[in-house]
Amino acid sequence: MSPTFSHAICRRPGPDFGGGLTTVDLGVPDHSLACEQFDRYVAALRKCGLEVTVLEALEGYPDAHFVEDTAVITSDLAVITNPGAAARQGEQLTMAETVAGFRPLKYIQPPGALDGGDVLMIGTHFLIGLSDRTNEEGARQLGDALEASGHTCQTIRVGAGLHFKSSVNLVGENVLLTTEAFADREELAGYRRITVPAVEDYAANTLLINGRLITPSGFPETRTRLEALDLPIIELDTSEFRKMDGGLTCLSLRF
Ligand code: CIR
Repeated sequence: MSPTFSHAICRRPGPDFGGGLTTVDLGVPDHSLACEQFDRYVAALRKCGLEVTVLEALEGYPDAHFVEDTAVITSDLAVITNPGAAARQGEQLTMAETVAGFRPLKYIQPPGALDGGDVLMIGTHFLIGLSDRTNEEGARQLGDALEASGHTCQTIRVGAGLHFKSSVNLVGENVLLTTEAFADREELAGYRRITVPAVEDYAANTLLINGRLITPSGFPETRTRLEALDLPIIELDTSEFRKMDGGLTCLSLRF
């Protein structure tokens, strides 16, 4: 089922955001350019019909604008995560204060670890990636919380990329956009799959919101493949977030 959302929560990148975690070597990010890219991102979410809550930067947490990792929000519940990276511990508690205004809360408890970037919602079904950030116990706790409110879940090993959604995202009714590494995964066999070429791996992190696709700019072959879906496409430059291993999904919580 294609997702319909009414709200999003985002957080401005702080001046220290170049001090966040990264595994790529793409140079030092520019804060003022990141802020411009962030503003365009928020405008795109609004264009998709979302009411967007924009939080101020969180001092001392240079990755805190990657809000997606701090919560998993369904139609009737929010699960506050326990981020898998020590440097990000604490972001989730600040996010809980905001999310509490929208949904009843549950919490992932240690030793469970979970990042929202590993959780893909497909209607009432959830794919939960097991990654360097999300462990079996975190996935189990999330699964219990989701199943208690009528959802279904399945775990999937993330062998490549930071998070599951670095590599796999929903782009249409039962349609996934995947990197080549995930194209033939048995767990995804029930979905139609569109694969991004290896040189465009980053573009697998594309968002579907209320019948529109938001995709990173600079990935022409992925764009051509997405055009087959016949949905309006918004391209956004995410160069500064990419330098910090971030992309389009990470920058918001959508619900
Ligand atoms: C991190 O390593 O946690 C951040 N620099 C990037 C987080 C990206 N989040 C996401 O893909 N959901």
